Amino acid sequence: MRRNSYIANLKAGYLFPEIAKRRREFAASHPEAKIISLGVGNTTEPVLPHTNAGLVEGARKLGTAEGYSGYQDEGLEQLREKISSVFYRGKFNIDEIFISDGAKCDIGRLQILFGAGTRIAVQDPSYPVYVDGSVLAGAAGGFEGAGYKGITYLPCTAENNFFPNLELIPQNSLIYFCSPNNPTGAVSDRIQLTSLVNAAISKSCIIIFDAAYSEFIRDPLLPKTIFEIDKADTCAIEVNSFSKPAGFTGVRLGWSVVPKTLKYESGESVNTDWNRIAGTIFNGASNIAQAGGLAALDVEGLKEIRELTNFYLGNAKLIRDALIKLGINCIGGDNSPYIWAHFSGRDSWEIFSQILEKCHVVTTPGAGFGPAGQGYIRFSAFGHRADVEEACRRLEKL
Ligand code: PL4
Repeated sequence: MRRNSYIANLKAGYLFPEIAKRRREFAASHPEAKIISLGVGNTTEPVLPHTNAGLVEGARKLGTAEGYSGYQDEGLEQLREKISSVFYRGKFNIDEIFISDGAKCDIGRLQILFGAGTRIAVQDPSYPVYVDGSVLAGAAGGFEGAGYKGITYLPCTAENNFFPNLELIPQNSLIYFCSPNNPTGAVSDRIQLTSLVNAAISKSCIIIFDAAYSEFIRDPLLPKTIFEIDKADTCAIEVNSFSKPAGFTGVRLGWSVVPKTLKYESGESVNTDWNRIAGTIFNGASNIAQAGGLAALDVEGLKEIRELTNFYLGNAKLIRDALIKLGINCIGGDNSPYIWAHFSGRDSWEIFSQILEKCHVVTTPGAGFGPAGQGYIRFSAFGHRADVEEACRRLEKL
């Protein structure tokens, strides 16, 4: 069999396994080191009691004749209704909300809507799945210079306040946009998102808006969903997740909103196609996970989401304060769980190694998120409090 040439186009291994590999190598050569990870954004705290009771009850029901359920392809109606009311003020019907096994999985699958050769525009830096997933789907060509052919990188730097120049977006592109942003921690305001939506409409683009960190937003003026913006339902799909707000990184539950008002340039419905794709290659999220998700969205569950996200935001504040005390410029961490620290003129992987060697702390090198991440390090606020405090103390060795 011939190898898929799109796979051959991928330049390097996926970022997070590469970091895990470097951590393993360091641990093997320094067995005495007590390594702390502020690298991958993986939740560390237990699922809180009310939400956990929802998971347990979901599992219990499977063992009863009256509570048993099998395939649940489209997702529990009740959960889709709840998502619409909690996150979108009831704006969407349940057939516009698709329950998934997580945002990353949907980001990968959504590419099938558009196929090979699609023009891609992406914030630079960004969550690597947007670019790597596009390469795998044949939307991009091989690596050339600092990026892939067919992908327009939209630099988000201190100079533009981490919001890209929208004029760079080519006509008819699929735009990946994430706010609160991974990795920069920047959150786009209403004016910025309005200009994004207007640019998408005027250039016949579709936005895949990743709102995986929306529950970390504390500033009431910042939009938590692209659908707070007028006409976004004619140009955007939103993906979101229970992973970070409910501690479901291992449970696996997310959703996508594909409005019925979203059309291709030919006038056909994107929602109809997504329904067809999901029905064909996806068999639904675990019914136990969905029972947990339902519990996470009732009154008690929403309090727990607040408590858990507050905890990680507390970690973020500790990390940011420690970096500022050391005179390191950084942003993020106030409405997001990531802190983006600038080490001007330095190479990201070299700083990554230095922090690992001197402090025994794992971080993520900014260059792993795209060319504009060079010179930056991402600190993740997902960790036990004592570990984060210890990591902050160790950073003084830098
Ligand atoms: C490591 C912007 C983390 N193995 O859990 P999901 O699939 O619902 O959501 C994944 C996701 C989606 N959108 C954004 C994200 O940042 C994430 C998770 N990112 C990180 O450290 O950047 C975990 C990465 C994991 C992975 O590859 O996703």
